[in-house]
Amino acid sequence: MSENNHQNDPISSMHKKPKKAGGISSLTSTLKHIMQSQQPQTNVKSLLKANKNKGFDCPGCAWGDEKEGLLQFCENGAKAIAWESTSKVVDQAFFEQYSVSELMRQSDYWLEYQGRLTQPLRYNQETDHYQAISWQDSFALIAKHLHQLDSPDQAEFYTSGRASNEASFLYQLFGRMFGTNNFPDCSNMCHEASGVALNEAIGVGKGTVVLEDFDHADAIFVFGQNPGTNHPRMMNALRKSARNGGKIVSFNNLKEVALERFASPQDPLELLTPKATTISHAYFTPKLGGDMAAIRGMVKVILAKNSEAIEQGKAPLIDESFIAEHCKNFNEYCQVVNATSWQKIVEQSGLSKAEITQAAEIYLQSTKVICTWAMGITQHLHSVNTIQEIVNLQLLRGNIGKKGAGLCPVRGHSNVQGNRTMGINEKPTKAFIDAMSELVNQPLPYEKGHNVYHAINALLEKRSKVLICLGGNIAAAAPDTHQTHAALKNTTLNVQISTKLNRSHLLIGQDALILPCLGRTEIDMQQSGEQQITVEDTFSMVHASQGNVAPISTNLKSETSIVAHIADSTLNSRNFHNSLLDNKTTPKFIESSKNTAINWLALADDYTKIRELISQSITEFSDFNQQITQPGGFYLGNPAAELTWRTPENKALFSYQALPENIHAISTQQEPVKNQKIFTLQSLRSHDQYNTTIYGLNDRYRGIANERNVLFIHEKDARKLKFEENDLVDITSIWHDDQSRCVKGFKLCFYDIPQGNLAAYYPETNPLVPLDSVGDRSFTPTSKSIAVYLEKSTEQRIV
Ligand SMILES: Nc1nc2c(c(=O)[nH]1)N[C@H]1C(S)=C(S)[C@@H](COP(=O)(O)OP(=O)(O)OC[C@H]3O[C@@H](n4cnc5c(=O)[nH]c(N)nc54)[C@H](O)[C@@H]3O)O[C@H]1N2
Ligand SMILES: Nc1nc2c(c(=O)[nH]1)N[C@H]1C(S)=C(S)[C@@H](COP(=O)(O)OP(=O)(O)OC[C@H]3O[C@@H](n4cnc5c(=O)[nH]c(N)nc54)[C@H](O)[C@@H]3O)O[C@H]1N2
Ligand SMILES: [Mo]
Repeated sequence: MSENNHQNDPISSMHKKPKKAGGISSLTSTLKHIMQSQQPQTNVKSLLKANKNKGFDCPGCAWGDEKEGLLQFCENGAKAIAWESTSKVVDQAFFEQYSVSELMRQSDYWLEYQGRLTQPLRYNQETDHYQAISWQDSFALIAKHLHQLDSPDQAEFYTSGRASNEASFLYQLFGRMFGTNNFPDCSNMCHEASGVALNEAIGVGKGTVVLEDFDHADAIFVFGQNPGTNHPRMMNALRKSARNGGKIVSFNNLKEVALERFASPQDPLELLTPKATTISHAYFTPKLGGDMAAIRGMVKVILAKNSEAIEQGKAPLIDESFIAEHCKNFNEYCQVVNATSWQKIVEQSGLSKAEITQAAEIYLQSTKVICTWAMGITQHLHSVNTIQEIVNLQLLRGNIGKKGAGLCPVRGHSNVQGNRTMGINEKPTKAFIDAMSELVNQPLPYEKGHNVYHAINALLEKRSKVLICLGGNIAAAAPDTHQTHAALKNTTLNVQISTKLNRSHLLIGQDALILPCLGRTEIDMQQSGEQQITVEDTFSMVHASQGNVAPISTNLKSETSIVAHIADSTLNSRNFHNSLLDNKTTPKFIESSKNTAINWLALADDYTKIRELISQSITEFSDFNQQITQPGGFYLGNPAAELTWRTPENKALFSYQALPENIHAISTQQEPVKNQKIFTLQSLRSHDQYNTTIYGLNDRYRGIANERNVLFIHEKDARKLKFEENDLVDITSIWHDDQSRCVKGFKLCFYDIPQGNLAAYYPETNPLVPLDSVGDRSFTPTSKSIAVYLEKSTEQRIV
């Protein structure tokens, strides 16, 4: 194709990107956010405790904790903490003032900015307002709705990855005792492809490295990830490695400044002078979805050079004994690599053969290599195959299971990995269900339940009726906003367990409840005293977390306690005759699951008892209560890191798929848009947001101020369409159905992005992601490869 733009055309943008990331601007921003929270003293106290022993786990991201270092938080962790511990509250008066219809007209930013939720609320259809309800009545109401279902599979139990191990363990146990495996969760939209790919290839769905490995790696390949914004503590590891001679190689669709140059706020020289550390030794900008082709190209170079070496009587460049002892399907893989043409590789990756060769040479010069990746890899149609290509690359030279080398999917939410370990999984293994059934002395269901994709479809078709969300904001996070909203509006009951007001509270079918919970930073006092919760980071380290500030309201409950109360009122027969339950007889599926083995409320009084249940039922957690007393927590271990492959063949598997035909799931011959230029759009995060939570309207590292409806475009692409920078455009996506998916009034910003590709922020662009456009085998919305076309905007902005 003629559009490869690896030649780095100069960009004449009016938006000025900073020359480095981190440094003083990072500290200034941290202070600004702490002051704006209107609780500066409390927040400073909190920050000093973040990620420390006897402190709380930073709700910012899932990166691991360093053993040394004065401060264990980063700019964006500080924002998350300050955002949670604001002094602003949304109280009774607020809900009297605004009807739900009025709130619906406000922006996502405005909704959350109003402050913390402080009391349980129920929607009143007659007045269209939320009004106060007691905790007891809330729990009875949930039980009533659940009992009225024809089948337990009509309920959906969503989780967002911030929930603790204790809360999520109880939640899955409750859902399963109620009778379903419907556990849609945020990771279905996030790292699902990593779990699927790694499970198939190496027999475990988690990364194989620990934080310390970063100190020993010769090279770190960072694929499709923006750590400067989303995992700022990872920048310390990259900076340290770069300063010690490690080679960082970035593959990113955009030039992200933190991956170019980073100044540590903890280094006085870098803090106060223009000095910074060069992070990336080499930086490649593949086309969206082009990474599989790029890696295939690297392997092609490696195999060719290996043959050359052997012909010349030199030592082979691949690790033949590792492949022979540990792997299967190597020959099949070599055949597929040979059959892949350079033409296809260059066309699909958008990188030249010279660039790919350079990357392969760095790989060959390094004995210990870590590959990390995040959403730029996982949110495509062929993400599972791409991740398996990363695995293939690592297997070639035995870069799994040795110090300083391995696979590192960098998780998002701070406990999303722990949620999975605790059983938040719509397709649990038989062994897991057997263990849980034994624990509760009751047979639990084995049948696959719903992920996010299936849940939204089931709600749309009214096959599901009750939606309970343990955190998160499914209305804004899920794709195809209009469809998702319609799905939520079909609920007979929508229950949101949340800290702050968001869009998901406003999409109501018949009945709705908002149940306000404690945040991570707050003291969790139960009958047996102050409680600790536990979380698991991206390196499979499990540790305790304990809040240290007084809760914003005395009428909050912990997530764990809320889940325990819902379970108690739904499953314990002594509650069945509560006044709210009318005269309706208890359905058969509840009768049979009526259970006294679990004393839910006693568990909520003392979380050590929940950890005892976890110890009894999940192998890696024996002596759980004892284990978390160790400073820094304990390591769950990873069989693949020990060269034990839990695949059916007991080997690590080379995967041998051809490159995808198309990057997005549409045919470019599509009728109605034949004459339009089709772009591929990625939706990503700005520096001032946490997923659907918008902290502010700036994106400092990309030079954007006070604007969210921005569309990053290559200058030449814009000129071809006769657009100027700052012009407003409407973006329409292309899909096989007759639905119209369009967002309007996006301001063009010229950027260093491959031609044919576009980037804009999520969640604003979620209306463009077709519900059915999901990754192969992962069902993850393809939020990084949306086929779109552009038109001059019909929307006028008021300036
Ligand atoms: N401050 C902050 N921290 C966060 C979050 C947050 O919103 N704010 N969210 C948390 C969560 S849940 C998650 S999952 C993580 C997300 O962390 P990231 O994965 O870093 O998040 P995104 O902003 O989606 O960035 C995707 C990156 O991949 C690049 N990219 C996109 N498509 C491609 C591609 O096809 N190929 C390549 N090579 N690159 C591509 C983009 O240019 C961008 O740099 O962060 C977590 N941490
Ligand atoms: N287009 C597009 N869509 C995407 C993505 C993308 O890159 N592009 N990324 C996807 C990814 S990676 C993810 S993980 C999902 C995120 O999906 P979610 O996890 O569902 O969304 P969040 O925005 O993280 O949830 C924010 C809400 O969580 C609640 N909350 C905050 N703290 C707490 C707490 O401690 N307890 C409880 N109970 N509630 C709390 C607040 O009410 C807040 O409004 O979005 C996905 N959607
Ligand atoms: Mo995520």
